[in-house]
Amino acid sequence: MKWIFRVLIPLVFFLMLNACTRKPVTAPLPVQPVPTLPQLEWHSMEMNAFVHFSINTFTNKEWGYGDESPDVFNPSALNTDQWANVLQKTGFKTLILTCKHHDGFCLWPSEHTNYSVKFSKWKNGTGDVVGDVSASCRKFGLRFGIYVSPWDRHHSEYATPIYIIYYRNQLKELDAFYGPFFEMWFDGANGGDGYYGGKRETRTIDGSTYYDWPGTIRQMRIVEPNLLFFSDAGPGLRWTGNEKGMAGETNWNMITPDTLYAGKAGITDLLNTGSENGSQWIPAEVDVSIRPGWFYHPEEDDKVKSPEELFNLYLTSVGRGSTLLLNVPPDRRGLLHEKDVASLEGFRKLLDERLTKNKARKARVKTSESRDDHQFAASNLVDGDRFTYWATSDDVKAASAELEFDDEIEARYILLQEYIELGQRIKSFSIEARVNDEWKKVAEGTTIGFKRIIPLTNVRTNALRINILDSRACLTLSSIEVY
Ligand code: FUL
Repeated sequence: MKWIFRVLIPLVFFLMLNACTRKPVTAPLPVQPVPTLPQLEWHSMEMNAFVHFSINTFTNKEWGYGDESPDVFNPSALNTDQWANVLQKTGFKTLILTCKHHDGFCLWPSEHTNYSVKFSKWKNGTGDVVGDVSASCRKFGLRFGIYVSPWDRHHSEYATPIYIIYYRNQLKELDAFYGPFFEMWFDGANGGDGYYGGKRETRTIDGSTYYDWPGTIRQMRIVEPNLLFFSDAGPGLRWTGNEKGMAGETNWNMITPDTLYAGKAGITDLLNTGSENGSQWIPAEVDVSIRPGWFYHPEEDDKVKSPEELFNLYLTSVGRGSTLLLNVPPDRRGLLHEKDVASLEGFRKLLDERLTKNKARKARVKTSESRDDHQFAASNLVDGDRFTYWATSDDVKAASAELEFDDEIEARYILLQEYIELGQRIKSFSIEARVNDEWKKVAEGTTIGFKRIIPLTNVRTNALRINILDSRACLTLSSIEVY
């Protein structure tokens, strides 16, 4: 009985005292700005499809002048289910359609113009591409987004205030009939020569004021509060500054949009990298075409990007903390061309072969510092759950995580993720591999963000070390994956 008094009671007392005096570990405070919920969803979509299809598909042009007859638009076998099926199977989560390109031709029977499918020979004017695409997206589980060119080379009132009323009416009409949309894509190409109701002249606008974007966005937000607006300046998503599929090696999701507007000259570098101290969360979206042109041209059938090229684009977009907006333009039949479909399927295969068997799941992991050993422990890094994360103490802005494997592995890709719900933090990192008992640097980089994929060459090792060298605040890293 004595042992109860000597051992058990003191032990229980000690444990209770310990529990009462232990400082509760709180989560790190967010570092502003942080993403909104629709932006977070957008980050996790990763791959979105762009579809350029219109008059240009039939005239073999990239920019229609605005004087082409509506009859030119006449797909022989349009099947939007084929588009959505292929895109969904190969991993795309959304589809953004050029409902109206710069030539002003509308792919839906708009009541605000007679320059639309309603006035074409196609299906005797009863066809509706936007309606078909919206139904196919629903059927195949893709979210739907729209591109409606602000620049309109057909409209007689373009460059006057009357056109802005027309433009806004069209956005409202599209939303009423085919919404809800997840994204509206506002192109930066603006002003120049065109048909303009027969005047055939050059019209310039002041891109910083003409469209009154805040007014348009306010109007759309009333009906669709979660809509993401893409333009050079956001406010939802920004352009990445090039059409080559390259997000910045350094890619901050933040930017200060004060003086930015769509089409402003000299801002491409800033758009590409964003800024560490940017005032708003406006991540870069990487738009690029599977072919040299945005629209289908038969002479480009042999220039469709290969699966390997698409995989590289995935690395320079998704792998740099952005999303890929890949354009796949239907042909004159109204189908995704066999060559494009084959490339997309090959790309899917490469993604599955190269980025699905995560070797880090079996690794033992330890970190140089940790906020605590439970909620923010090192093990969160390899549990396959993006929503758990390893965090360091408030004042620790540099720390490392070591992964130890039972056997030697080949590491070709390291994938890192920050818990961006609390803001983007990491400024620089390096990766080391232990080879013959010596640590050797195999890669280095700057930002991480939602996802960073670092390709490695010839790395065989039984241990890896990720060193976070500098950060805006304490670390909140959610995943380390190794392929
Ligand atoms: C550009 C346009 O001028 C191209 O035709 C294409 O639509 C591309 C996505 O954006 O600004």
